[in-house]
Amino acid sequence: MHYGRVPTFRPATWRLQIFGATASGEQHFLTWDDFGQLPRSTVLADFHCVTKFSIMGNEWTGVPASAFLAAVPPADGVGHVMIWAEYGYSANVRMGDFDRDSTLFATELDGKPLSPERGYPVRAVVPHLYAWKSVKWVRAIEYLTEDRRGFWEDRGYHNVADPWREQRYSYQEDPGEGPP
Ligand SMILES: Nc1nc2c(c(=O)[nH]1)N[C@H]1C(S)=C(S)[C@@H](COP(=O)(O)O)O[C@H]1N2
Ligand SMILES: [Mo]
Repeated sequence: MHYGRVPTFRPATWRLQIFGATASGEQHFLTWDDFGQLPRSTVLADFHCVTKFSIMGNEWTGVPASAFLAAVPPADGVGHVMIWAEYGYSANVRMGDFDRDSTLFATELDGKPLSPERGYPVRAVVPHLYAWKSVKWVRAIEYLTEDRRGFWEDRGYHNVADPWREQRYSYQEDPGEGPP
């Protein structure tokens, strides 16, 4: 399920941009080769779409989000991260959700490269939040000192998106409106 068409991957020109409030004040670009040099890990995770289906027990392999924080440290005061895809899709996550062992930039699912529809070559996997935060076809990571809403967060979905608290819709962010 996604918005827009499935992009074509061109390894020679592909870049992953890390920008916004970096500690150095500069933006960084990783080539596909640079990305391949980063540490890798595997996470076994369930996946919860907001429309209620769940996909259980996927094994995702890729670069943990913490590897980007180490390679390109954020400035002091960065509390959120915007994950950007092709075609302007985006999702914001709190730094505490980004900087978790289970948050990955995955290149493989169950031991095989991702299919184009599932986000090839790289997709975010934030398994403890609703799946719209798991951005496919990632192209950029933006460090934010002030939170900003991403694509679905701007269209009525919840800013945090914890499935255990059923945080689906933005009206739930107001005190007293259903699950907190
Ligand atoms: N780039 C991009 N990533 C995206 C989306 C999208 O529209 N564009 N849809 C999100 C939503 S709503 C869901 S449920 C999951 C679906 O992931 P899947 O196709 O691997 O099941 O991708 C998420 N990541
Ligand atoms: Mo979704």
